[in-house]
Amino acid sequence: METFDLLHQAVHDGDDRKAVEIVEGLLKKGTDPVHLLNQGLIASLEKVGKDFSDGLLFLPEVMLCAHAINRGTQLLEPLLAEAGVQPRGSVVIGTVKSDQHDIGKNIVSMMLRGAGFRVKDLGIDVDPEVFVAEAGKGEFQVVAMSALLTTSLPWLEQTIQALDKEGVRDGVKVLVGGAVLDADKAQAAGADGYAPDAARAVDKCKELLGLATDSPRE
Ligand code: B12
Repeated sequence: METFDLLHQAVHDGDDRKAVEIVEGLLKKGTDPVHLLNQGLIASLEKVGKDFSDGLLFLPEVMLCAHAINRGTQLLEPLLAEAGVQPRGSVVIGTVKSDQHDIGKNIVSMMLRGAGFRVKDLGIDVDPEVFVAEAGKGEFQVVAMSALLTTSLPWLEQTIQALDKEGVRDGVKVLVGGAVLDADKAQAAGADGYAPDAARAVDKCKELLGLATDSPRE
């Protein structure tokens, strides 16, 4: 097997130790960190994302895959920063006010990081004012929100309205997701994009930022 095949397999198996070992070995051998990020770690996300969407991998497995990608990416981060490589884009994410569900948000964050985005995670039960303050910093291209409860949906709407009202919506795209949403509800709430799962959240984020997406997922 080619070395990247072994890395892809380790990530797919959710074997973070093995993934780290392979990444460390490749770096020692002098593999270019950018090549390793794109062809090694990010490429491994394609099969994981597809298998998740197709129901061949399940949530606990995907969490392990995402963790393995994250640990590998963490090793590359300082080297990429040194090489002056810009992240694909910056995303600020949080679960909206009144809502404490964070498993889905965490997976989306990990997948985004694995796909080369810089992600600031605000946690759970995030006030609209906090989203507004973060969006106003001009550091982020995407504000991402998660909502799982019928009762937290109005907070998602209020947060988007607050972004509009406070004039910080220009220059940022709003991406939303979570079990209580669908594309129609997301549009009605005023979001720029919606994704039903973490794999498609990465695709949608790229689409919103005008970056090339991998093969579309149905
Ligand atoms: C685990 C869980 C909890 C845990 C949460 C632990 C945690 N750390 O997250 C605990 C026990 C705390 C909890 C509490 C409650 N829960 Co609860 N919970 C669940 C449960 C079983 C699983 C949710 C989950 O994590 N799913 C797995 C993740 C991976 O899926 P996901 O969140 O949908 O995320 C995916 C996508 O939606 C998407 N996504 C998610 N976020 C984002 C964000 C963006 C930007 C994008 C693009 C995509 C995206 O990508 C993710 C990955 O693929 C669901 C039932 C269910 N089967 O969904 C109920 C459920 C969500 N809970 C429910 C309820 C009612 C509650 C409580 C009110 C119960 C109570 N009476 O106290 C409280 C509310 C607490 C609060 N204030 O938030 C209801 C909500 C019903 C509704 N429509 O309002 C559900 C549906 C159960 C039910 N059938 O009644 N809960």
